[in-house]
Amino acid sequence: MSKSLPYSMKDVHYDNAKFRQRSCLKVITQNLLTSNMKRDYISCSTGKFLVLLMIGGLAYLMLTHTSPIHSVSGLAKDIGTKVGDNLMDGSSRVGKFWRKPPRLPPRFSPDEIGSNNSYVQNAASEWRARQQSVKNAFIHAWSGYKNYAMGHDELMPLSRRGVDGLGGLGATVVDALDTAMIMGIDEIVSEAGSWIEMHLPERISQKGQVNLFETTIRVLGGLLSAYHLSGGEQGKNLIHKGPKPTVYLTNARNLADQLLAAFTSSPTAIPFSDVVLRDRSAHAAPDGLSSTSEVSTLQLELNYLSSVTGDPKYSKVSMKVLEHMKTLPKVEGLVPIYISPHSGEFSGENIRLGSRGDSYYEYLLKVWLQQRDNNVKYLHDMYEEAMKGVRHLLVRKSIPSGLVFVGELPSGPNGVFSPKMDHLVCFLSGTLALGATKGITKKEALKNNLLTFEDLENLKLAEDLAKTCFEMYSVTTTGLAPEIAYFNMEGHSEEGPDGGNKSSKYVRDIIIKPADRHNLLRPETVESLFVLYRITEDPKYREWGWAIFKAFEKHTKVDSGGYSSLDDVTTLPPQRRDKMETFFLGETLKYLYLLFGDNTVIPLDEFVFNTEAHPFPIKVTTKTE
Ligand code: DMJ
Repeated sequence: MSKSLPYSMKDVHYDNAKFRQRSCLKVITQNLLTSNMKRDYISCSTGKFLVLLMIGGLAYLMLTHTSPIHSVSGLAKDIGTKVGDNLMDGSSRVGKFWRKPPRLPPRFSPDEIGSNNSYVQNAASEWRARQQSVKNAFIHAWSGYKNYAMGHDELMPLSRRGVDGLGGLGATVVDALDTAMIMGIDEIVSEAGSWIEMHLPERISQKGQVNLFETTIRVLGGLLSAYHLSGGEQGKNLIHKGPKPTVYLTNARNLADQLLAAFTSSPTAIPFSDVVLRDRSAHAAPDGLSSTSEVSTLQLELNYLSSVTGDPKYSKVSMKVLEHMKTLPKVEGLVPIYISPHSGEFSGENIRLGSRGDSYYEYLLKVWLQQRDNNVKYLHDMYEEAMKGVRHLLVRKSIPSGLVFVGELPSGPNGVFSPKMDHLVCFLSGTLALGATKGITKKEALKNNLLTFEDLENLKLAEDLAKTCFEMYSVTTTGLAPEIAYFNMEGHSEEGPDGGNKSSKYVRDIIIKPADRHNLLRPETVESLFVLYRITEDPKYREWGWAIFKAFEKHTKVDSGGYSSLDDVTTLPPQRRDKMETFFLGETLKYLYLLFGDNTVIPLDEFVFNTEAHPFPIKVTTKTE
């Protein structure tokens, strides 16, 4: 933990200084206009001239005395005005000067400074308490899993048993482990770590068919971050419980060696979707196709494994996928959601950032961030082109209240636009913000003139989209988002019911179709709130996260342990669905915990989160064999 001032306190100092400066000018001017002198001067023309001269002088001072931020483009100012007075441009200051009564700058006595600090401290302790609630939720989720489903992939919290929907590698154990490490829950780290040490090696060699993507992001990713966080590769060593870091790394390596069959069996650079662990064979999905997002969401994990083992083979095969994708034709950087491992070509024209498309875009950015020094500029180019394509072809505004959303092109760029947005698309807000500042705060990036026009456009879209994703929760009766939402837009009204919360301003903008009303405890919105909070430092993202967490607590907590998915977020009480997805522990609760905590924990300019929220360090101590 850093010993430096909490950033919120730094903000208070910064804001006060600026506020004082602006307010002094306002106070002087106001006094002139309200004193007797004013009446006398206005009664004669010389007086009028003098008053005008003074006002002109003051206005000139205010316009010319700008912060470094004002040297950035006009768009920066535009974004700045939304964030707060710090970033106000000169003209709006003059406007406020005439409209608002002056306020004296606060002058604190030593006692008052103490109480001001205690205000900040109270707020901080409130967030610590909220963070503790998330930790308690994690303990409750784990206890349900441990009591009724230990060693199975997932918990069925209502029937109190386990289910192996992900191939039987104990996916919840591995997905949850680094969250327990980050939260500092020694007992769970021990339980999960011991299970991995005792049971996972056999499962890796004996189990049957697993999906390459799911196993890579959840199990391989979980093992690798546990390796780092437990002190491997001189990592964080957040915790001293559980097995040695090498246990995690050995399992990761053995698993990856099996998974490589998906690459080596394929006639092209595009891997098959499934692997049979016990005989190291691989095959395509029944329709012969792989999902675009799946084949392009393996690289962070395999690159990191190559770095820490010193064996380049994992990185090589996985990076070939992206190198190959670079050569394929695209629509303004956007790609269809299917690709054939047989031909290496995209299949169909369906373009979307929801299921099967999502993390292709996420990994273009994140693999570039991870590998920045290694000739991968092409990934950033692909990312930027794609985001431009998103803004041009997929972004629209809803009616009547103007939510910005990202729709789909099910028949390609010449087909009809669909105003459908999966909850999965909500990852995009966080990715856009991360891509804009590369993990540092917006304030710092603006101060150092680091943001390009593209970055600013992307940051603006990130903030708009986060709002939409939050409103997808707020418009429902339960306060939880549906799996899919449709938006009314100019010239197109969608058929279907609303979310049920009639007091929401956006209830007429969003349509939720009966088949899409379920909630699987997904993380994408809270993931983006976490990233946006770290980057913009705007406390509203924390408040939104807290509202979402409270709704999860209210409607999905199961008394006997665990949390359930829901069949319908628009009715009360909501019908429950008998499944606790692994990502609730691996992602949703982790991001909420980090959102409410200290921003020096897993800093975004030093770590990159895989798509399942497993953090890997960007700078790696490479092992050479
Ligand atoms: C997770 O497994 C990952 O975040 C993936 O990229 C998308 N779907 C789920 C969570 O919703």
